Amino acid sequence: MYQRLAHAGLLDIAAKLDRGERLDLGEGVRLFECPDLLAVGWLANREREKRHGARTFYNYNIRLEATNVCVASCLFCAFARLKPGDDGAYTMSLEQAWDKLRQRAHQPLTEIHVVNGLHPDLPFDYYTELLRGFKRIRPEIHLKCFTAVEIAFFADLYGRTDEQVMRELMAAGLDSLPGGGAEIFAGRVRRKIANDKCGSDRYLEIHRTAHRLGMRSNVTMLYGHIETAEERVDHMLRARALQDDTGGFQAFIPLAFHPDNNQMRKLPPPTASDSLRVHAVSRLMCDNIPHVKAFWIATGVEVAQTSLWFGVDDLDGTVQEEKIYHMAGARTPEAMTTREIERLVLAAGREPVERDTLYNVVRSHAPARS
Ligand code: V47
Repeated sequence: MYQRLAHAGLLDIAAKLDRGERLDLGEGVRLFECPDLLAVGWLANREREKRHGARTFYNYNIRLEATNVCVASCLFCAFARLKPGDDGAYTMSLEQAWDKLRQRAHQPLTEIHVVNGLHPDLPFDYYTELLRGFKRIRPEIHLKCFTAVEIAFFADLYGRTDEQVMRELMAAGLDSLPGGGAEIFAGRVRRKIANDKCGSDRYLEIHRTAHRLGMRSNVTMLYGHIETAEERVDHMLRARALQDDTGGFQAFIPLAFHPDNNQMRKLPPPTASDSLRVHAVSRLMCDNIPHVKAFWIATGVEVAQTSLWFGVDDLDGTVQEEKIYHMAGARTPEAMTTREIERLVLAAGREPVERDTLYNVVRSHAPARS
C-alpha cells in the first residue's frame, strides 16, 4: 500500500493519520482531487476499522412525514407543497399519524424518525400531541423528530426561543434530533438552494443547544449539486468544530442529491464513485464524529453496501414509507427488512449489528468464537 499511497500523493496525509493528527481544509480538497479512489477509500477504511472493526450498524425504524405543506421553496425539494389544497399537498390528522404506528404493532421497532414540511397554520400542540400519542402507543420507542430547520420555524411561528421549543417537545417525548436541513453550510450555496429556511449558524446553534439539553443528534450534508469540493470540506469542518465543543453528534450523513421533479432537475445525479468518495472523505475529516452513515435510500443499495469499505459503518435502518427521496426519483425500495440488511452486510464481508438510536446493541451477528 505504501507504493500506492506514494503514487497517489497521499503519503503525508497517511502519516498525519498515523500520528492521530487531524486533516485541514487543503488536505480534504486534495482527497477529493486525488484520482486514486481506492487509495482514499483505503485510508477511510483504516479509520473505520480503528473505530468499529467490521461492525456495521442499522436499526429497526420507520419514517413518518406528517405533512408536506411547506413555506420554504428549496430548489432540490420534490416533496414540499406550498399551501394546503395545492395538488399533492397532504397533512395527516393525529389519528392518521398514530395509525401508522398502530399498524406496526407486530414490528419490534426501536425508532420513529419524523420530518415534516414547514406548515404555516398548524398549532404547536399538533406536534406535542403527535409525540405524546406515539409514547402512549409504544412508550419504549425512541422519537427522533424534527430537524433544526423545523425547530427554528416553530420558534419563529409560535413566539418562543429555540430552547423553549426543544424543552416543550422534550417534555412531550422528543428523544433526539435527526440531521436533516443542513444541506451545505457555505453561504454561496445555501443562498441559492435553500434561501428561505434557517441559516447555517442557527442550524448549528440549535444542535449545540440540543446537546446541552441532553439530546443527541445527527448532521447531514446534501452533495452532488452545485457545491465545490472546498464547500464540502468546509461543511465537514463546521460539523467537526461543533462536535469538538459538545460531543453530541452521533453520525455524519452525506445525502446524495436526487434530481427528479425539482427545480434542479437539469443536473445529473452524483455518480457511484463520487458517492463513495464523499463518504470516505467524511470519515477522514470528521474524526470526532463516531459514525458515518450511508442512507441507502439516497445512495442506492449497491453503493451503500460498497461504502462499507469506504469509511461507512452505519446503514440507517428499515426506514419504511420514505417519501422525500421517492418523490425526487429514488428507485431504491421503500423499505428493507432486517434480514435483507443483514444479508447485504454479510455479503460485503462485514458484521451486522442491530442498534437502537443511541447505538446500544439490540442484536449482534458476531461470528461465533471457538
Ligand atoms: O434535509 C430533500 C434531503 C433531507 C432531496 O438524521 C434531498 O438519521 C436529495 O435529513 N435529493 C431529509 N436529498 C432527510 C434526512 C435524513 C435522512 C436519513 C437519516 C437522517 C438521520 C436524516 O433530505 C433534507 C434534504 O437534505 N433532500 N430533497 C433531493 N431531491
